[in-house]
Amino acid sequence: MHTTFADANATFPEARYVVLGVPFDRTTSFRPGARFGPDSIRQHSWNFETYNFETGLDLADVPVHDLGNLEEFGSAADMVEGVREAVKPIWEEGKFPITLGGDHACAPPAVEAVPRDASLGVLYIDAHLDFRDEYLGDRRSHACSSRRMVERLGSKNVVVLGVRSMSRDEKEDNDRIGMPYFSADDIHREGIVAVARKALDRLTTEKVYISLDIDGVDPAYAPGTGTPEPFGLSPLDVKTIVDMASPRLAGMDIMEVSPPWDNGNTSALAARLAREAILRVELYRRSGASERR
Ligand SMILES: [Mn+2]
Repeated sequence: MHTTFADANATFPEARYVVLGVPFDRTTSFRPGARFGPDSIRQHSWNFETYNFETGLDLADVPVHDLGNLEEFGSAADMVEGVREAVKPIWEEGKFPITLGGDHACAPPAVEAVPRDASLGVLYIDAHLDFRDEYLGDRRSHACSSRRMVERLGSKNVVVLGVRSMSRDEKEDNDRIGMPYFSADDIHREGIVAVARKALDRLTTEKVYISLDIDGVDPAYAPGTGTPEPFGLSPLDVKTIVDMASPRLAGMDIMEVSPPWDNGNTSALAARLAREAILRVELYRRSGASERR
């Protein structure tokens, strides 16, 4: 049993990329299990070659640190405090946080921990709009996560990709508040490159953060999740978003991987996408950041 993400050989001070796990799924509304996501993603991360032929980089040469899992929290409010405290020093030291959930409630505090003067926008990949003001009496439910990010960053600085489900109230609230979104159908019809380009252009911030709810991917590819929703993105769609965002990418989370419902493919995909973000950002950094895609 591996207890760290693959090839995370660096100490915290040395690292440019910092992985942490949040084994929390108490706001899950349908089928639980995402608390086991971080360890399963870590386990599957060891299945891949350290060398990546597309970037020419070897992950063993990239300074990655794994902080391990945060403690178990009794309430969403406690979890929010814990994640903020854990991620804050990662942002403050200019490192790249990679937070592994846990349900999607674990993502907003990672974003909220960014310094106030940071120019950060979010690509929010999800089957669901997650734009409820509260759900089952909890404003920190995973059904409210894009809304909490909008409250922190502004409605124009969160763009949702791959959505195919929202309540009438969420639709009407967002018609008023104006968070941009591109549906899974938009991506199917227009192509991922065109839509990802539009989404990145909508974000006028210097830096971009990706919040990936694995249920944004079609359940045929990613069955191990709490709230599966048909008509989803392909794994390569998400890889393309990561690759295209990489010149501005400053952090990422991967949420809602639920091993009890998985055949292994969902954890493998999550691990591969975390690696993709690290390698693409590192490639851009090493290339001298001379040209923007
Ligand atoms: Mn979500």
